[in-house]
Amino acid sequence: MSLMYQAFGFGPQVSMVAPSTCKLTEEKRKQLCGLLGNVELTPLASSLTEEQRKQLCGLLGNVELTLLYKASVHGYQASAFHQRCDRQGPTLLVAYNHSGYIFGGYTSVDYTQSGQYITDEEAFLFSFQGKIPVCIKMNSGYNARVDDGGGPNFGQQVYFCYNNQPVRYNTGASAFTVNPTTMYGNDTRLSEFEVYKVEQICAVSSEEKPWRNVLWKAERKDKLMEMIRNYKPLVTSVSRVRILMIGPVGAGKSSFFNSINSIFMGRITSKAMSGSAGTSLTTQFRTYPVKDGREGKPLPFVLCDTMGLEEQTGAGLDIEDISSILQGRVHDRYKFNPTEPFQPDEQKASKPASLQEKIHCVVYVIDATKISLMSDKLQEKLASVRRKVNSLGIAQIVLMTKVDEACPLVEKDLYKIYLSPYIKSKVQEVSSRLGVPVSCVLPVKNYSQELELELNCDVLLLTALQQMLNFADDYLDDICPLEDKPK
Ligand SMILES: Nc1nc2c(ncn2[C@@H]2O[C@H](COP(=O)(O)OP(=O)(O)O)[C@@H](O)[C@H]2O)c(=O)[nH]1
Ligand SMILES: [Mg+2]
Repeated sequence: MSLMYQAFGFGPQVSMVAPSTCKLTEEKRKQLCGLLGNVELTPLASSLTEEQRKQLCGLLGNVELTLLYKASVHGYQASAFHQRCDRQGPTLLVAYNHSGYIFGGYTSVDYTQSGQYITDEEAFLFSFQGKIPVCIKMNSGYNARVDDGGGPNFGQQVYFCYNNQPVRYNTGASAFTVNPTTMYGNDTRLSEFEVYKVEQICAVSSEEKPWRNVLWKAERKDKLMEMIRNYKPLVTSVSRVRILMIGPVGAGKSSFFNSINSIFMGRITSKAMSGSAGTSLTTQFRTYPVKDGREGKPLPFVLCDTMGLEEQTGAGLDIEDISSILQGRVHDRYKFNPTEPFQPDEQKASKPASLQEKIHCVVYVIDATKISLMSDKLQEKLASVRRKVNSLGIAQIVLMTKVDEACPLVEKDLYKIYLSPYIKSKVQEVSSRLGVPVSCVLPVKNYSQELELELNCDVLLLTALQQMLNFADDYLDDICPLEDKPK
C-alpha cells in the first residue's frame, strides 16, 4: 500500500508515494519540509490491517490501494471527500462503525460531481463477515449511483457522509439487496471512513502464478469431453455411475445438471427447473441421464437432483431420506414430503438394491457467496449427512458454485479463478467448514443467464465432472476390489 503524506498548513494534499513504512530519515524529512515552508508531514495511515487489505485486494485483482481520504483527518463533509477523491479513477470506500463492522463499496467510475446517473456494472458493496469480505453485487438494471456534490452513495441506497452525517441507509431503494443488520449491525455511527484509489498493477508478480493449473483451451475441452464419453465405471455390473447432488436451496444443483447437459447438447438447455424461490423448487427426486448430443448415446453417468437441504428440521431433505437415496431405494420422480421421511415400498425394501442403483459419488453443492453466512444448523445438518456418507464409504466432493457472483475479478474473467486469492480463501473456508480436503473442493460457474456456451465455463464444469467420475471409480474399487474390471 502506498503511503500518503498530509501536509498540514497547505491547501492541497502533498502526496508522495512511498513504501508502507516511512523511510525518510529525519534529515531528509526536514529538507523536504524546508521546500514546503512551515509544514509538518504526517503519514496518512490506513485503518485496515494487512490481512484485511489483502482480502479486499483479492476482490479486485492485482491492484494497489492508495489512501486518498480519511474522515477523521479531513472531516466528514462531502466537500472534503470531493476535494480529495474526485477524478481519481476507480475507488474503494471503507467504513468502520462503532459496533466493529467494516463495510463499504467499490466503484470503477470517477467521482466528478457531474449530476449524472452512473452505470457501473463493476460496482459492489462489501462487508467483512469475520475475516472475509462478502461481496454484494448490484442488481441488474440499476444505476450504481448519482454523481452529485453530496457524499458518496451506492445505488442511492447506502450513503456515506450524507448531510455530513457518517452514514445513511435508504430503505426505499433496491439497487443492492442489502441487509443492514448483516452488513453493518444496523449501526450508522461511523468511527472512521476511508477512500482508497484502486490501481491495477500491470507487472506480472509472483502472485500471478495460479494455485491450480487449468488449460483454458478448446483442445482441453474436447479432451475432457472425450474422456467422459469413453469413461467406463471400474466395475462391470455398473453401467453408469450415479452422482448425488446435495445442498441448500438455490445453491445451483439443478443448474449444474443443466450446465453439463448444455455442454453435451452444444447449446444452452434448462431441463431441470432452476430458480431462486426461497424454499425448494425441486421437490421430486430426479435422476437425470445425459445424452451425448441430441441423437447421441447416453453418457456413462447419471446426475441425481434432490430437493434442497433446508436448515430447519421438518423442512427440506431429511437425513433418513438421504440414507434411502444413497442405498438406491428411491425411484426417479419420487415426490418427497418434507414433513415425513421416505417410506420404502414393503416388497422392494426386503431385497437390497443392486450396486448399479446405489449412489457412487456424493457432491455437496455450496454457493460461494453464502459460505461465511452458513448457519450452525445447516453446518450441523451437512456434518450429519457427511457422517452417513462416510459410514457407507461413498466418495465425496464439494462443488462450489457462483464463483462469478462471489468475486468481481472472476466475474470479469473466469480464467482468473485460480489467480483469485479471494476464491482460494473461499475454497479453504468451505473445506474447513465441511471437513473435506481442499483438493476435493471444485469451484465452478454454472450457466445461469447466458444464451451461448463459453469455453472457460465448459472447461471448469467438465473438469469438475471428470473428478466426480474419478472419485466414483475410487469408491467402486474400494467396495469391489475383486470384481471384474473392464479393460
Ligand atoms: N451467477 C450464477 N448464478 C447461478 C449459478 N448457479 C446457479 N445460479 C442461479 O442460482 C439460482 C438457483 O439455482 P438452482 O440450480 O435452481 O438451485 P438448486 O435449488 O440448488 O437447484 C438460479 O437462479 C440460477 O440461475 C452460478 O454458478 N452463477
Ligand atoms: Mg433444484
